[in-house]
Amino acid sequence: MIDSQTARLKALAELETVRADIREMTETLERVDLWRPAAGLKKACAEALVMLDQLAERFDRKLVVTLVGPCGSGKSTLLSALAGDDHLSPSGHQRPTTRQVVAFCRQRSDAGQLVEQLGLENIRVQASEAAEALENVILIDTPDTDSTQQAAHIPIIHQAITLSDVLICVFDGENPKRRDHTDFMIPYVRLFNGASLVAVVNKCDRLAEAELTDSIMPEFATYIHAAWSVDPAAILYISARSHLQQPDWNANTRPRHALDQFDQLRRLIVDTYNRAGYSVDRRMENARSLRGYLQQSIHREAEKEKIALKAAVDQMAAAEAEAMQQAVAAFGGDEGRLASGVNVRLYQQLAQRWLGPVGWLVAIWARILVFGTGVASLLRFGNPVRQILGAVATVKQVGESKKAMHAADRGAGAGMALMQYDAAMAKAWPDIAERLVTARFTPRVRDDRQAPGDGAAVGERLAEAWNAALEAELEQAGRRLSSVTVQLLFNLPTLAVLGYAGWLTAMNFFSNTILSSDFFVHAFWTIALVLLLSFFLLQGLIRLAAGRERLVARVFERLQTSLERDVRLAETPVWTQAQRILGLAR
Ligand SMILES: Nc1nc2c(ncn2[C@@H]2O[C@H](COP(=O)(O)OP(=O)(O)OP(=O)(O)O)[C@@H](O)[C@H]2O)c(=O)[nH]1
Ligand SMILES: [Mg+2]
Repeated sequence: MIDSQTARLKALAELETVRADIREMTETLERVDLWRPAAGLKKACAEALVMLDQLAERFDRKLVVTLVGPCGSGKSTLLSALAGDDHLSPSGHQRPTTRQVVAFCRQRSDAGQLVEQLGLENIRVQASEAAEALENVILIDTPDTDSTQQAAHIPIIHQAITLSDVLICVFDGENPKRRDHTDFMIPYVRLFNGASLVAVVNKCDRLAEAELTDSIMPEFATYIHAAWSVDPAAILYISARSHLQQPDWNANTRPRHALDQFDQLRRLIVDTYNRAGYSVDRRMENARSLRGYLQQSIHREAEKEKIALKAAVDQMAAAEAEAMQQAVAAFGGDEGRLASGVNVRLYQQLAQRWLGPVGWLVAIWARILVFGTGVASLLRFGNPVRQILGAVATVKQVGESKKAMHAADRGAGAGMALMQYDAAMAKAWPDIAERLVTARFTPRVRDDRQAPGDGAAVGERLAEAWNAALEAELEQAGRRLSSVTVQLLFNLPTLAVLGYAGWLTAMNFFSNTILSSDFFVHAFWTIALVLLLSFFLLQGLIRLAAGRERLVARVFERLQTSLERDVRLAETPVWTQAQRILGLAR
């Protein structure tokens, strides 16, 4: 008792995990909504969840064993034979005979969930003490899947199947390999674990004995395996009618032989399915199979697109890189003006780092440069974003691109770069979009607003990256050109002359010799000349180590590498969804 209770609780916990897993799949599918197969897969997940909800609801209830099959295959006869009551589910000559679900159980209440879900008008409950052998099972007969009433029947059958734990698929022995029935069953058998499926070939009494065992059954088994791709719990041949209380054979319908596996089927139901506690195992197996099936479907669908998607993603990345290149090139604009700006910034860096007489000259020179080029242009040179604003204004006058105007209106700057980027991307997009559509993305992706990196964001990003690269490059050059050794080396001549003149002045002063003013004038010029000479040499060194063009080139290089590492594509839905689908295919 305790054991069965623990097993039950454990199973309930696992069932909860399975449901959570399926909910997670649904969420994943919601996040790839541009991919058309996602909708169908999501629907399958939703249906599975409904099934599992119902399963959880009847967890402590009896196992539901359902007979399904085409018109006249003998479902009702089989139910009556199994129930031991010939009139339980009427069978007859007028097709279809069964128009509603018939549930055979011990107590009416056993079929509570079925009545509730199917509606009173669609089910007839046959509660009978004759069902004593079926203490833990409800047997269900369903209408056919293929008569003229099919349209009305299918929703009922669908409902009944989703409320079932075991399916017994009844085939007509005289034509067991009917494609329409097998095909009809395919989506349903996938919802069940193989051990919850039984395939039955009925009316075997109409077939020649040798043919039945030697060719029909082996062929049927192969056929079922291929069509359903599962291993059913059993594949049996029976003669349901022979097991009615009164088969009422007439002269021309008499059985051709007495061979059948009805008892085996009966034992499967009465001994195995009817076993106390069996329903928990069966239901858990079904739940796991359902989850496995969904996982597999998602994986399979994603796998189909792997090659096309991979190509689209690669093409997107390449187009993006190309577009970025062009944007950066446009960003660079007038490199000459840019170079002088960068030069001023470099001297400012050095001015902050240098000490000593040469340091003073560096500071003065930095100032002179600022005034020489003008403060306003300094700001402009330092930051190409502003420089580009001018270009945007021109574009605005031409008014040929709405986008550029938009960017200009927003004052985000970098409009030229942005335009280049967008133009390059728009050119590459139709190709990429076609690939995506081949990979079953919605045709909406053809709209080039779906292309990655749209909007002023690219321009802003570029400006930010540019500033960071410039700062880093200036800092590096500044530090290299301001090392203690360099500072000492260039300051030393001036300091030496200064020291010597100072020493002479002091020595003479203390020995009461007053030096002539000519001496000081001479000393001053010597110091000034040495200082200037040192500074010129330093400038030569600066030019050599960090010439303006070279520096600008290095900043661009750094900008490129920083942009390469930067995955801007990550922000666009098409890109992220394509990546997610590739993830699902793994
Ligand atoms: N020879 C033979 N006839 C059978 C057997 N089982 C059923 N029949 C006959 O096949 C006919 C159809 O049987 P039903 O049980 O009504 O078939 P069904 O699948 O319930 O049909 P619908 O309810 O219309 O879908 C009846 O005339 C039965 O007597 C069998 O094992 N052997
Ligand atoms: Mg029937």
